[in-house]
Amino acid sequence: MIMSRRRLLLVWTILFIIVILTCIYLPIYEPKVKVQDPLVSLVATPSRNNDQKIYNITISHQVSQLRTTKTQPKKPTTIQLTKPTTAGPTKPKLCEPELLVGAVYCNKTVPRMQEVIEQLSVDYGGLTKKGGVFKPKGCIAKNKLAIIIPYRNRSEHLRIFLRHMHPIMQRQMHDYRIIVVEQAGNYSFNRAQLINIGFLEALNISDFECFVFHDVDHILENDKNDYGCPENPRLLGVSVDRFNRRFPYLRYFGGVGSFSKEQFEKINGYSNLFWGWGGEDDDAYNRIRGAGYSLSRPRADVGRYMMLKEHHFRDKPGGNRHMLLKTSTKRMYTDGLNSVKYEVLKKTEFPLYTHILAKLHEELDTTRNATDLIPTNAVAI
Ligand code: NGS
Repeated sequence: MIMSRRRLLLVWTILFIIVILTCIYLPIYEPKVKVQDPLVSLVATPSRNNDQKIYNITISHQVSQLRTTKTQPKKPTTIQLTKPTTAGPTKPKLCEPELLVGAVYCNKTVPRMQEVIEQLSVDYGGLTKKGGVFKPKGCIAKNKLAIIIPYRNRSEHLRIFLRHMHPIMQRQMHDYRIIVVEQAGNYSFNRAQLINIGFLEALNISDFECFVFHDVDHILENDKNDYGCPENPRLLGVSVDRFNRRFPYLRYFGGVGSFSKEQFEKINGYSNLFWGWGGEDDDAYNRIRGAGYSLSRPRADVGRYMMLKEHHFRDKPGGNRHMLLKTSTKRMYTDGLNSVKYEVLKKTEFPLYTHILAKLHEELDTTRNATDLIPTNAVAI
C-alpha cells in the first residue's frame, strides 16, 4: 500500500516531536532510589533545589512490619532454680575463717609504733580501723568481741602484741576492738580492777558479747586458738614457754582468759582487792567454780603462747593475797564489777587500739603502806 505524501509528512512530524520531547525530558529525570537492608527499608525520592539534589526519605510502612517479624520474642532460656524462695533477699552467711594456718611465727623484734601503723591501719591500705577495730566484710561475725589489755608501762610489748594479734584476729574473722586500759600513776598495779574497768568501759562503747582479758606479754603461737565466745569461761593460754610448756597447776587462770558477757557478769567480774602481783587470777578461778561453771581450755598444741621477757618488770607481790583467796566465794557478789571505783582520765582512739587511762581509788588498798610505790622495788624477770 502506498502512503500518500501528506500522511508520510505527518508521521515524520510526530516522530520528530517525540524525539524533541525525549531530549527535553531525559535530563530532568531521576529514578527513585530504593535503600534496603534486612531491617530497614527506605524510599528516597529526589527533588530539585537549584543545583542540589535533595532526597526526601520516607520510611515505608513495611519496615515496621519487617522489624516486628525480625524481633519476634525468642523462646526464654530456662534457668534452674535450686529452690523457689518465698523470703526476701538472701542474708549474708556466718563468717567461716578459711585462712587459718595453725602454728604461727612470733616476731619478737621491737618495731616502732609508726611501722606497725603503716603495716596494719586502713589509712595505709590495711584492714584495722581507728580504735583497733575490725569487722569482716561479706559475712556476719559470730559475736562482737572486746580484747581488753590491763596495762602499764609496757610500750615495747604492746607494739609487738598489736603487730602480731591484729592479723590473727582478722584471719579468725572476729568483729572486734582492742582496748588497752592503763592504770594512771605509779601505785601498786591492780590487774583485776583494770579488767573490770575494761569490761564496763567497753560496754559504754558498744554491745560486746565476748571478752578476752589478755596480758600484753602473751604472744599467741597458734592462730586456731579461737577468741570467740566460749560456752564456759575459758583459759586460752595453757602451754606457755615460760612454764616449759607444762600446765602450772590445776587452778591456774593467768595470762589470757575468755568469757561471754553473761558469764563475766554472773561471777561479778574480778575482785578489786588484789593490789600488786599475784592472786587475782586464782580468785577469779574460785569465782568461776563458785558460780557453777567448769573452766574450759583448748588443747595444749592450740593454746600455745610465748611470753615476752625483755622489758618485763614484775610488781611487788600483793601482801594479803593468800588471805583473800580464803574468802573468794564469800566476797564474790559484793566485791567486783558492782563495787569498782575509778575515773576515766582520758579515752583516745589510736589507729591500732582504744586507750583508756584510768585513775584507781588507792585508798581501797587494805594493805596500803609507803613501800607500795614502784618502779623502785620492781623486779626484772
Ligand atoms: C601463782 C600466782 C598467780 C600467778 C601464777 C603464775 O603463784 O597469780 O603464780 O605467775 N598466785 C598467787 O600468788 C597466789 S607467773 O609466773 O605467770 O607470773 O598467775
